[in-house]
Formats: sequence, structure tokens, C-alpha cells
Amino acid sequence: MADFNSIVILTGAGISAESGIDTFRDHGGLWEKHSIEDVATPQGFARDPDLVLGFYDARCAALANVEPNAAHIALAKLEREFADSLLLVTQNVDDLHERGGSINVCHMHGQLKSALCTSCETRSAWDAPLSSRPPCPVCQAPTLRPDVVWFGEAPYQMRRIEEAIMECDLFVSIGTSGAVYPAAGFVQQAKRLGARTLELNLEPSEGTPIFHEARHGPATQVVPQWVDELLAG
Ligand code: BV8
Repeated sequence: MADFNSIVILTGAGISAESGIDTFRDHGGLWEKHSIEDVATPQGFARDPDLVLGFYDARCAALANVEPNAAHIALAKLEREFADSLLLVTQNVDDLHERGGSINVCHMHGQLKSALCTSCETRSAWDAPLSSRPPCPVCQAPTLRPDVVWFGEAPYQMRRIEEAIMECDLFVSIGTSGAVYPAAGFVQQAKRLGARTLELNLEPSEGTPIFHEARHGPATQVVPQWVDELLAG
């Protein structure tokens, strides 16, 4: 088995790109078609809730047409070997890690298949449209919003993530541009605490110079290859 005892993996939109889910900042990405300010901030939601609910309803519905890819499946295989010595943190709001077999997934930016009630603050598993203002399953108020973390909102499970980063001896970043904080700062924290740091991405990202090692290529090639090497080590 590999000579690492505790691994933290951070994934971003790039790991789902080959499954057919648009990334954010690549050519043709989500932020070319929609302004972050309009659809991914609390202010945008207050200004035009129908626009925001429609944006997330469409992304949630699109999950029915995509499948996990070899990179998601390889990380699930790694989890089966490393069990609770591996924390998979994802910035993604899709469910492809879970459908690829990962069990212990930390969605720091929330999930499309969850709804948050702004009246009673309950989170409910949800994969139906929100634009029709359905009643909250708990308090019945028609005040469900996407359970995702918008810009200016606090990411979820930060304490759990920071504890795992303090423990880890390997930090791997997969398919992320390193443009959004606090996620983009994790590699610096891990490195400062003595962990080895590896980037697996289609091309160099903003954070590439920080990593000890970077391998560039499509996730469906570089991730299974890295997992097999690690498990054979
Ligand atoms: C916070 C929502 C405080 C769900 C997202 C001013 C005011 C307020 C805040 C700020 C400010 N200035 C800075 C900030 C902080 C802000 C921030 O970082 N802004 C940036 C733009 C500068 N961050 C926040 O507001 C965060 N909250 O700071 O609160 C706080 C902090 C700590 C503790 C308590 C409180 C909240 C950030 C979350 C925002 N929500 N999503 C949704 O709609 O999805 S962010 C959004 O960007 C997604 O979650 C996405 O995951 C994330 C990062 O993008 P990536 O995943 O990296 O995707 P991207 O397209 O950028 O890159 C894709 C990569 O894949 C590329 O590198 C590409 O090469 C690669 N790739 C492509 N194809 C492949 C591939 N790789 C491999 N194989 C392929 N085939």
C-alpha cells in the first residue's frame, strides 16, 4: 500500500467535465453564459428569484442526463482502500462522486439535490423544480432555495476540512482552477503543514506553482493512472 497515511482530495468542476457537465471558467463555461452576480449571490437571488431558481432547476434536471466518469470511479476505488483515512472534499454541487461509488463526500459548496428552507432552515433531499415554489417538507412555507453556497456565503463543513488538512500527509487537487477561496487556499495550508501536494488538472491552474508535483491531462486519464500507482506503491 502507498506510503501515505492520510489523504485529502479537493475536486472541482474539471472532474465532471468529461461527464458532460459545464465547468465555470473554461471556454463556453457557466460563467460565460450567466453573470455570477445574477445567479450565484444572495443579492442576485433577492433581486430575481425566478432567474436563480430557473438556473439551478436546469442544472439539477441535467444530472439525469450525465453519468460518473472513470475519474469519479477511481476515487471511489481509492476510498475503499483508504476508508476513513481519506477525505474527499468537492466544490461541485453535482452527485457524480456519489453515483461513482464514493460514500464519504464533503460538499463544501452544497448540492443541487438538496433544498434549504429560508423559513425554518431545514435542509431536505430534493430533486424537483424549485421555481414552482413547492412547500417546505417540514414547515410547509413556499420558501425553498437551492442548498448551495453562493459567493459571500460561508462554505459548509470548514472545521472538518481544516482538521483533515492538519492531519493529512498528502493533498491532491483535481479539476479546479484555484480561483475560488477558501478552497483555493487549502493547498498552501497543507503544504505549510508538511503534506505532499499534487495537482491533477487538464492544464496548469492559478495554483500550479504551489504544488510539489502537477500532472496535466484529462481527469479520466490522469486520475485512474495516479490511483493505480498509489495503490500499487
Ligand atoms: C467565503 C456555488 C467567507 C454553487 C460556488 C468579495 C466579497 C465576498 C467574498 C469574496 C470577495 N472576494 C473574494 C471573496 C471570496 C469568494 C471568492 O473566492 N471569490 C473569487 C471569485 C475571488 N469566496 C466566497 O465568497 C466563498 N465564501 O469566502 O465566505 C468565509 C470563508 C471561510 C469561512 C467562513 C466564511 C464562497 C465560494 C463558493 C461560491 N460558490 N458555487 C454552484 O453554483 O456551483 S463557486 C464555483 O466555483 C463552484 O463551486 C466551483 O466549484 C468553484 C470553483 O470553480 P472550479 O470548480 O475550479 O471550476 P472552474 O471552471 O473554475 O475550473 C475548472 C478547472 O477544471 C480548470 O482548471 C480546467 O483546466 C479543469 N478542467 C477542465 N476540463 C477538465 C479539467 N481538468 C481535468 N480534466 C478535464 N477534462
